[in-house]
Amino acid sequence: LPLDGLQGAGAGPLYLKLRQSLEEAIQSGRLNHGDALPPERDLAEYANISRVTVRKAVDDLVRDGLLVRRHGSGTFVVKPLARVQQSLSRLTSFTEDMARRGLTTRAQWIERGLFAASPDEMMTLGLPADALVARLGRLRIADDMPLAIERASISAEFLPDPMRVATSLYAELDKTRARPVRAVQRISACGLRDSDAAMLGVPSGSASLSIERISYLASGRVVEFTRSLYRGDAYDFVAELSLSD
Ligand code: 16G
Repeated sequence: LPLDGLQGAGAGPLYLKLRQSLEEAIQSGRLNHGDALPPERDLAEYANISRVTVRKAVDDLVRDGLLVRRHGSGTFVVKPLARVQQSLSRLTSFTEDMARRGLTTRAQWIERGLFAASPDEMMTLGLPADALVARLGRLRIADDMPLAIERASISAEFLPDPMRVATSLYAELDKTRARPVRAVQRISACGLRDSDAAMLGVPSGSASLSIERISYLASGRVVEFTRSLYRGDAYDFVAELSLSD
């Protein structure tokens, strides 16, 4: 790392200069993705600056997502994500979307079972007060990369045994001919709160896309009400537009 001479190089705070040389080292490939950063103590000694200054520069790069601290093992250069380009015109499932890209889907379950419908669920799914709903809360992971947190509510009528959903909800609904054929989706921006950010492996407050999907059977019955948080640094939603006549 070209850290000697930081003291002399131009004006401005030292930690900014260090941050810049680390950033350049990452961008030029001198520090490769997955590489461990030398210990802060060594960096400080080598560049002849204080550990506080090193810490400040590293903190900045961790906050910006270029470096990640792994407890007990050090600080590493983050592998940049190829962003997922997700079409907004087809009603596909997460599992299908990832399979098309050659990625394997895995879930970390947050919640899976039958529950008494909440007022929100009764209204969205059009259910009576004593109805049951299947709830599937999942951290959705593709090739070991956490991409989204999804919380789906499905009327128990369409999914009486939620434990049967191993990977794909839509594949399970397909078996009972309850796979939705139409959906309405709303996307808005939000910052991730601490617990969600931790699950997605991004810094607290990171940008995310909050998505609500209500999907329907051909008969017009609502099948699914899903609220999701998609990583803002990993997803582009793409829609095709045409001139209406
Ligand atoms: C997508 C849908 C979600 C649906 C899931 C089914 C969005 C924002 N969400 O992730 O509503 O429940 O697919 O996926 O597109 P699965 O069949 O793999 O469980």
